[in-house]
Amino acid sequence: MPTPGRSFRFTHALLREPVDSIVDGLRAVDTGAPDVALFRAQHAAYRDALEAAGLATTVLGPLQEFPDSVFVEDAALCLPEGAVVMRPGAPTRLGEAVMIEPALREAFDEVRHLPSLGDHGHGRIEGGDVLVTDREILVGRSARTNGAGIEALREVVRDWGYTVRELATPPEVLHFKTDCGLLDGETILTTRRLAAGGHLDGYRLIHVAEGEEAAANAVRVNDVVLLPAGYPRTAELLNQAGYRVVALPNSEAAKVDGGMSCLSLRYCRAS
Ligand code: CIR
Repeated sequence: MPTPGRSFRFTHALLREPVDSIVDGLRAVDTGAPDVALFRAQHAAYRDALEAAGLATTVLGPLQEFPDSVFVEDAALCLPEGAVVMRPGAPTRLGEAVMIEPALREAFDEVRHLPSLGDHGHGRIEGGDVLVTDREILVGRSARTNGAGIEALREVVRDWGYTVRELATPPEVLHFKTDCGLLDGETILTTRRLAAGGHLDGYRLIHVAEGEEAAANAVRVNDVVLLPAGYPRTAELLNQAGYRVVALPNSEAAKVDGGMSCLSLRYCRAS
């Protein structure tokens, strides 16, 4: 099993350059197309924040044919033992998993695929539904991730010593992690609607401030918590709880349902 604290200690991150076609990115509600120049500027600031947190970053080349490809987190799961190529549930994003594999092979000694045998053939799973804590891997069923995908992940990480626990994502929420983020190995920032089922009981929970649900997709990176800017009450709650918050402008990714975690794949490597 991973040693305590490994779930938020990272040395490296993979990102992908945003593309002009991001204006065609998937979104639940149309609040207008992202401004591509501003998206690029916010993406650069996000990368700078990862580097300031001590990570070496690699920005992969643009994939114009995949509007959502900047959201690399959905295409793979990075664990200390190796990487797992995901199988996105959004048909337009399936190819992103194929395209990220070469970069995973550069970064990891071992890259695994989800098994496609038997009942798992139709498994679908996106990284945005996967939260790795110090004690287990939580996966939320969602419109993008089904039970067969979760079962396939369970099989593929079993011999690495992980327990995979299947939870539900509220139907109005895109990904499980849209509504939560790991603050440390034992503490989860969450919305009330996600925690309502009691599935996160046993963890220390910090609830985002009312009306600031979009702040829940925070990401702990070494000594800081990256939080979307514009949620001052949640930032204050985290400060009071002893976390060092870095607030980052995220208006353009938010227009296509992107938050803090989905813009990178963070991982730990010795060299
Ligand atoms: C999508 O709907 O797939 C993208 N527009 C946003 C993906 C965000 N991913 C994430 O939060 N893990």
